[in-house]
Amino acid sequence: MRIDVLTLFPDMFTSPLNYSILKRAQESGLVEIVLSNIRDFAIGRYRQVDDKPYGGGPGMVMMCQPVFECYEHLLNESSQPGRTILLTPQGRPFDQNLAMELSREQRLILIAGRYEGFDERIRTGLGAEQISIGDYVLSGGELPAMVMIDAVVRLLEGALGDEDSAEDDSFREGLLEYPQYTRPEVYRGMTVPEILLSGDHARIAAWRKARSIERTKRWRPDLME
Ligand code: 9D3
Repeated sequence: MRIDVLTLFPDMFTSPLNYSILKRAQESGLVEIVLSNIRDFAIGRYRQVDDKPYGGGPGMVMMCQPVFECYEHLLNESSQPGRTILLTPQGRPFDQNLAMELSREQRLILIAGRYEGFDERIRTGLGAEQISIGDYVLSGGELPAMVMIDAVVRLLEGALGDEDSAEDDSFREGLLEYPQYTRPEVYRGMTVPEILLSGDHARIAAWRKARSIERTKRWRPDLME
């Protein structure tokens, strides 16, 4: 998979992309993440990327020209088909199903915005979908792009090492995690449930399932059908 990111702040991405699963997935060639600075395509003395909204109103709007030219440059680099996604607060809510859907693409082109939003012709002219990561206000689309990349890349075949168990994820589909414990058996007087020390795998599995259901009902009733 190739993931292109168009942003005014490419440096924001370097640290999060260079740890653990994301780092290994890039090193092994599972994913190529290409960061492009929209400002590199801006023109004129001030390399302007934003301007005042027609009709008035607060804030600034991302201009068409630098985004279109950055996008076209990337299409010339690789004509691999894929999906073009604008990160915007009014987009389709991102969730695990959407992450799974996107992980089946050959290429994703993510456009992260700043300011009050994009000139509408960026969405219509590039045929872009819009995605939001949730109903809270952030300062731009960069963190949402990183969240999406993390969720999508770890789903790519071969991205998870042995220690990161992928099978468990689908097995407990839709339920919260059961409580987990590791050594020591007693810490500051707090004990580990007896059953987990019993070695009885069938009873342990049943106990975990029951705890998962119990917690989902209590903490995330919205997830229970
Ligand atoms: C004044 C109206 N605001 C919309 C709620 C303007 C506005 C606020 C914040 C416009 C852009 C932003 C920056 N946020 C994003 O670019 C963004 C975002 C988010 O804020 N929350 C959740 N998902 C996303 S995806 C991109």
